[in-house]
Parts: sequence; C-alpha cells; structure tokens
Amino acid sequence: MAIDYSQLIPNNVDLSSDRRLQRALENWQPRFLDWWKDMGPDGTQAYEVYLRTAISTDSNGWANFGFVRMPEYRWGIFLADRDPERQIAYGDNKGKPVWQDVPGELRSTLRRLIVTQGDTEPASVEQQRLLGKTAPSLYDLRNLFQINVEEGRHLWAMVYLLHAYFGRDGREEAEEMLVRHSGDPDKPRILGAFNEATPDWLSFFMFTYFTDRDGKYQLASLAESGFDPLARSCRFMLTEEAHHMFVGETGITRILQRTCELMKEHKTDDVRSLGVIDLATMQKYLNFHFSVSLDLFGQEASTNAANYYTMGVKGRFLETRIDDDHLLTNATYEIDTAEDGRIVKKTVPALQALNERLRQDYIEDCAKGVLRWNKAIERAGFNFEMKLPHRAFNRRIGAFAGMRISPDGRVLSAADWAAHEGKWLPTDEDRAYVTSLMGPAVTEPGKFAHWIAPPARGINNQPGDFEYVRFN
Ligand code: BYC
Ligand code: FE
Ligand code: FE
Repeated sequence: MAIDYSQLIPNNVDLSSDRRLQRALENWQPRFLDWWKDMGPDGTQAYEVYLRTAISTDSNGWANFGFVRMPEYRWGIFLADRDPERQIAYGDNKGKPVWQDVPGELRSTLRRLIVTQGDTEPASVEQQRLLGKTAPSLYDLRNLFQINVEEGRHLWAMVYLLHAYFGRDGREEAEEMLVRHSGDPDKPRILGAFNEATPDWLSFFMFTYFTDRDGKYQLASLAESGFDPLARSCRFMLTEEAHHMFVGETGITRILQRTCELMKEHKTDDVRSLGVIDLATMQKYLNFHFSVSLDLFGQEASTNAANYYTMGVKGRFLETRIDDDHLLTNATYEIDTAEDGRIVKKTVPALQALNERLRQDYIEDCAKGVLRWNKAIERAGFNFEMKLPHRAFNRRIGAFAGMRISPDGRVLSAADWAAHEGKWLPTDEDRAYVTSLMGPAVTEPGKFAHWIAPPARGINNQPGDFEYVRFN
C-alpha cells in the first residue's frame, strides 16, 4: 500500500479507518516531538538538512531526498507489503498462517520484545545528541541527522504496534519509551550498550558499525515473527538500517586512511603529535564496542530464546533460507561457555543456543568489514591488522560475565588483567586524546576535520562541496 502523506501521521496502514487508534497516536505525537526537542540533536531545530524520507516501501526507489527541518520530518508508520500466503516458518506452529493479531498466550512475550526493540531506538538518539557540535564535516553531520531521524522513525514503528495491538498496556509502554533515558541512573534504557556514552565521532562510527549491526540481526530475527505486523515493520526498518552501518564502516575506513596517510608522510606510527588517531587506539575502541554489542545477544544458552522460537515469535537470521526441519527438537549446537573458570566447548540443544547462533552470524558479518579495513591499511603500505577480540572478552552478560579474558581468549588472573586492561580497552587518557581532536563542527562545504579523510562519494551522488546542512 502506498504511503499516505496527506495525513498528520504519514502511514501505509490505512490509519484513518481506525479513529480510536488514530486519535491515540495523534496524542502521542506531540509528546514524541517534545522528547525530540529536549533529548534529540541539540540546538538543531532550525537547521535545514538534506534528508531522505521514505515515499514507498518497495526496495527500489523508496526514498526521496530534500531539505527538511528535523522537527518537521514526516515520521510515520510504514510496514512492508503483506504477503497473504505467508506462513509461520518454524516451531510448533510451523505451516500455519501467520497471525494478524496477537494470540492471547503470546501477548506478554511479544509486548516485551517490542518494548525492548523500541527502547533502543530513542536511546541511540539520546546517546548521539551532542555529536553535531563536533561534526568533522557537513557530510558527516547530515549522516548523523539522517540516522537520528530514522531511529526516531523506528520508535514510531514499535509504538504503532503497541498502540494498535496491546490496548492500554501498549499505550502505557509507549509513554515509558519517552520517560526512560540513556544513562539515567533512575530510569535507564533497558539494554546495557544503550546506556553507554557516545561522546566522540570515533565512538559514533564504532557504534553504528557494531551496535546498529545488532539491530540488523535482531530485526532480521523479528522479521521472521509469526506476528505478521511485527515482521512487516521490521522488514522495512531493515531497509533503513543499511545506511547506518554504511556510515560506521566508511567512517572508520576514512579515519584509517587519514592516519595511514600521515604515518607514511612522516614515517612514524607515533601519530598523536600529528593530530590523528593511532591504530592502537582504533583497536581499543573496536574492542570496546564489539564486546558491548555482543552482550546484546543475551545468554549463550537461553530458554527464553528456545521459547520464542518454538512459539513462532522470533526466528533465526534468514530462517526460510536455512535447510533443516525448522523445528530443531532433536538438533544440537556447540557453544563456547565457561566451566570452573575455563572456556570450554559444550554441545547443547540447538533450541537453547539460538542467541549464540545469532551472535555467531553477527560475528561473521562484523569480520567482513574488519577485512575491508585491513585492506585499506594494506593498500596504504602498512601491515597492522585490526582484529575482532575473542567473544568472551570484556563481557557483562552471559557465561563469561565478570571473567577476565584477553582479546585472544586466555583466562587471566586479576593481576594479569589489571596489568593489560589499558592496552586492550580505551583508557581515560585515550578518551581524552580522542576528545581533544573533536574541534568545533566543520561547517564549510567540502572541508573535513584534520583526522578524517573525505568520503569516496557524496550522498545521492551530490558533489564534494555540497551544502548538506544549512544553518538558520
Ligand atoms: N542487557 O535468556 P536471555 C537496535 C536479560 S539493537 C540487559 O539471554 P533473551 C539498535 C534478559 O532480558 C537491537 N539484560 O534473554 C541499534 C533476561 O531477563 P529475564 C535491539 C539482558 O530474552 C543501534 C535474562 O537476561 N533489539 O535495534 O533471550 C541503534 C536472561 O537472558 C541482556 C532487540 O534486542 C542485556 N544485554 O535475550 C538503534 C530485540 N541480555 O527474562 C537501535 C528484542 C539479556 O531473566 N530483544 N538480558 O528477566 C530480544 O530479543 C531479547 O530481549 C534479547 C535478550 C536478545 C535482548
Ligand atoms: Fe533502529
Ligand atoms: Fe540503526
């Protein structure tokens, strides 16, 4: 169905045919806008930003580019098209038609998953709210704002489901989305990574590479949901997600390029005096963001995950393309876990290992970008290799929580850990150095901060000196 932009809330769900729902969402809309003004990108109300807006949910040609003041962005409700033949692909209900409404016995489970998903979206906007002050270019500033408005739209996607399918409880949960805040000691966001700070652009690029990629994998699993409105919401969110990860990957590449350029020019890898980020510091930030993002997949062995699957609520990554029985009642899966302070392999029922399996898919995907980063370093003539740390490194959730494990997977004593931690994770000094590079926003079209190379091409094929943001 085409997106109707004549409505106060743009949508492709025929919202005007349900007046109660429409009124409830129109009530929530000003609260969302207040939240955006208070907690969204700081001091940007009047800026005109070159943004893409969804105009259809087809995979080709779905977006339109133009200058928009962010508070006037047309946040709306866009679900991928319904497939009337779609069946549940796995679990006890395999082969049955997907649900167009919430089955009573799955209500609290689905609500919880939708709330957890929804909560991350505004959290990331809050985490990134000050980054505009130190943007390394107009190009980067525009990408930050694009991601921010789309995360705002992802919140709309989940709030729509809560309002449309969960009655009063759903409306209350929708309110709470704007009451919890990232890093708030009393009302924090639900998942750990979303309460960490994103104080600088190196962190931002690592976050959009690693943490938005958790979004990709979780959304893909929820896109397999038997609850069809959730599946269709997540399908369209995935279309938007690709750009977020692109910003992260290319952002890191551009920092690496610039660093290598100066290493070459000055024949040294001690580049801090040259005002760029040394490769060792890049690796530490990578270690931090990767390990924090791994926690987002939950426990290695999880009965929650088994139940979600068996009930048909949450599937595997690309479930329908996997060649097995999609029941997994007799299957097993080997996981890494901890026993008596050691890392051991253990074979567990495949149903319980679904979080770990998704984490494995995620790790393999993360590794592809790292390979491309290493190619860029190699092309510049250096043999430094960026590496993903061991999955057990620096974990707070799951079997390895609280253990001290090196990036290459060795269990360490407290003293050993303490002696090396500063080589593996950003120290206060590293953070202070990176922060010191974040000067006032670079606002001249076509100009870039000293520590980052320009991108290979502009957004929507715009020229290098395009004025992506107009300050008013
Ligand atoms: N932090 O059996 P387990 C995105 C809890 S990112 C705190 O493993 P489950 C985005 C867990 O709740 C994608 N608590 O749990 C990215 C459970 O509690 P109970 C976000 C945690 O449910 C960037 C207990 O520990 N979407 O979109 O299988 C920018 C046992 O654990 C954590 C989703 O996450 C944690 N990290 O797995 C913007 C999808 N991990 O039951 C946006 C929806 C576990 O004992 N969520 N716990 O009280 C889920 O699918 C699941 O909730 C999780 C956890 C995969 C997160
Ligand atoms: Fe999102
Ligand atoms: Fe995202």
